[in-house]
Amino acid sequence: ADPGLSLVDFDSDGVDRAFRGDVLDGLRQPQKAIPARWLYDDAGSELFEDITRLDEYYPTRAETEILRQRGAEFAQEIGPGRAVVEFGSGSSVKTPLLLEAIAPAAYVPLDIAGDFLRAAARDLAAKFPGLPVHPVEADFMRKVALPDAVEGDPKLGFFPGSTIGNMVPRTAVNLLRTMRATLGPDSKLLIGMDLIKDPAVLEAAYDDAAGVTAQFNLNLARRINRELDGTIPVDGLRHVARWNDDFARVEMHLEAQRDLSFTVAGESFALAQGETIHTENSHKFSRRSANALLLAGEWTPVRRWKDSQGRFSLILAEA
Ligand code: AVI
Repeated sequence: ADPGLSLVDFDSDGVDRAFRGDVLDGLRQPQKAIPARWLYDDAGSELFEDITRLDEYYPTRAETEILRQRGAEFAQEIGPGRAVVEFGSGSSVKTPLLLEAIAPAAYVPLDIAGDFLRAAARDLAAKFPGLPVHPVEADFMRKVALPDAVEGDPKLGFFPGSTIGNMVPRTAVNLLRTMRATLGPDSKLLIGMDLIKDPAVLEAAYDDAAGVTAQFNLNLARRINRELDGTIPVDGLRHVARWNDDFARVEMHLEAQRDLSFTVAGESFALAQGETIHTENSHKFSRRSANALLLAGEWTPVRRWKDSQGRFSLILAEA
């Protein structure tokens, strides 16, 4: 067992404490900021599912197109007999496309949210009757001890969605190194990375006309009010998505439309009109910046696929 893999953080008390700590720390900063992972409570996770079906939000469709069309090339590059270790619970669309393409030895989804994990594992096992499925409830930001049953198999890490882009480079590099430690020598990694493009297209993807992404962002303020006894006037906040060219990322903020004051867990805060709470980064990559990030994370990129419109990339890398 790995000493870093403590279950203490996963109990609901631990999660509540961590949420409270992150929110209070974040609101005390000159540029208020709350880590994006707190966007995903049950309501936020459902809103994110809705986002993936929006016209403006191209990444899910673009990545799925690659997985659908390039199966034969994945099979050739990756080869059969690998245990596929997915970082996150897996999507009902993308994961089966990969598994159909490459004839894996086993499937090991890793996720901190046990309920989602078990549901996804059950669905998958039903679709692939002969495939051993071993869900592991764990925080993949730390090294995970994989099940004994896959010890002898070479591994393929799968990290789709450009979720790596939600981390600042320092965190992303740490995660890539941790993945390498989790997967072991001889492993490969198939990772989705969204590409830099026209800022108008990027901003629309994060500020859709139907306002679903706005609700996804505002839900964080509602969650704070609900879970941390907050009094944030949600109607005084506006969703903003803006391209930050220096850091090649779309940023989501909640902007005060008037001077606001409120309390969270008994502590007082104020936002002047126009001031924001920074709630998410979604980094976009060039071929070179993607390769540089992977190399810094101790992975060697060996092959890259893009969708037909050149919007999104899936990169295969070797340990
Ligand atoms: C999960 N992640 C890759 C999404 C993204 O595109 O950065 C989260 C998201 N935020 C707003 N829309 C989608």
